[in-house]
Amino acid sequence: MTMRLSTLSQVPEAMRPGYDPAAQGTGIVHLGLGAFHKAHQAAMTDAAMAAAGGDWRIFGVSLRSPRASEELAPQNGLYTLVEKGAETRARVIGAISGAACSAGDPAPVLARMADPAVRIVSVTVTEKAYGLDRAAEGCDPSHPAIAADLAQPEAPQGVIGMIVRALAMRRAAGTPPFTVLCCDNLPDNGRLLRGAAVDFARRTDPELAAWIAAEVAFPSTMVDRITPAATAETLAEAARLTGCDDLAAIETEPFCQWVIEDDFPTGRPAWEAAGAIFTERVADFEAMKLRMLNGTHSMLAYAGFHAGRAFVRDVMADPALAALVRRHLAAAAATLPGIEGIDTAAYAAALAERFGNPAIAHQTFQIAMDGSEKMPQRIFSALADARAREVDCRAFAFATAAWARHVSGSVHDCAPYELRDPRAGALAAATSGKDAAGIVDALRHAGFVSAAVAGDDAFWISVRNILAEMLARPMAEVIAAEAQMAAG
Ligand code: CS2
Repeated sequence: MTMRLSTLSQVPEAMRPGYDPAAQGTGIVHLGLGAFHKAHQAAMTDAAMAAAGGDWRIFGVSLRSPRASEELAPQNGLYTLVEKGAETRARVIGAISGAACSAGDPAPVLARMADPAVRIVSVTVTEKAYGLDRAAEGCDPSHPAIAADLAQPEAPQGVIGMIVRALAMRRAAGTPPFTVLCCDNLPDNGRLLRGAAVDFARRTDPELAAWIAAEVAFPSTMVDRITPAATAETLAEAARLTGCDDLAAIETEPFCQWVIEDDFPTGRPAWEAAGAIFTERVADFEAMKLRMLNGTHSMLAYAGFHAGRAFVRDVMADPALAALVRRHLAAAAATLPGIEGIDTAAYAAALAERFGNPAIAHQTFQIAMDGSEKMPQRIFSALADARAREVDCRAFAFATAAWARHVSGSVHDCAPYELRDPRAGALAAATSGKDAAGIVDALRHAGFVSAAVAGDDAFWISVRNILAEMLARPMAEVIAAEAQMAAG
């Protein structure tokens, strides 16, 4: 019988962190203790401590479900990271010093966040959890977590409410603020989070709002590592590699990238020692990644899921879909400003290779979730620049039609599914029972796109024509015809 992982002495020496975790203090609280954090920021922080030390262990917090903390607590925060590429490698991460769930009783987590030893609060909660009003660069008071926290700012449940409350506690105690590090796939994510936090505070305590605006750093970041949800096979593989049972194991690809704006007034780990890039041009890297990786991901997820392709690697094994992936990558690249030292053609080729990784089972349905929160920065912002640069917009029209096909809930050539989107109800109401013209008209004016994109008649005619095909014929046929057209 194998033993549950709980101390490093149980695992082979080569898989242990290159430092003694118990000798390092906690300097980071992370909100959103999911697979992505464990594969990305925690792994990079682990490598940074191995290279350069520092009291930078992480206290991990889930805002809703206690599952992640319950898995990690009996393991003293240790978990196995399985990297799967041409070879499979396992290493045990020691960066997480403790974990908790804040739902129900946020006080213990707020006390952690107010601790002067904590100098960074990092966040990965997915796009929809913030309650952002992106157009106004503030918070959205109609978002459930924002509404609840504005009504009860001392007992917050949501991420903005937690951050603002903890900052208020630090200010009252005369403790310098922590740096807030947003690690979600949003454009200019630091600025968006700052705008939401300041706006939230303004509604409850204007002096606090002014202090946050003047004193708190919100560096922007671009994060990248393809990390599927862990499965029973992930846990079995971790046990086989380490010799220990590990309920918190995760798997990921070998590639890992982190581009960060260097604005940490109270210090930071030596993430550069782990390969992070510090630059003032994060927004350019972010646009490249959102439009090329994530935009193509969304397109292939909608088209692939409806063509019966369960995983991204299956999409890449289908020559017609793979051709549309390459077309989308090239179209997205053509919308971008250049970044010194970055060759977008090489980046596109590397992305196609990563998507095709046969060892990674990344579900198209998982990527298809929350499209209303993803499409604006992945597809519609690219479209706006495509027009300005006279780039052919067919790839963006195809991606938009595939999304429309998904939100319309039409299942004529795939198994029934439940639309997973924070605006699922509104999307279903806007699209159900309509033909392609009606669906496109509803989506165009539903507030997902800027006025300029909404007014682009030629684009929406193209979306309508592709969607009409997608509603009339099996998706695989539409994809084959589209790939042939793209080739010709
Ligand atoms: C994906 C991302 O689920 C999604 O929407 O596009 O999670 C993607 O895998 C990561 O951003 C890769 O860094």
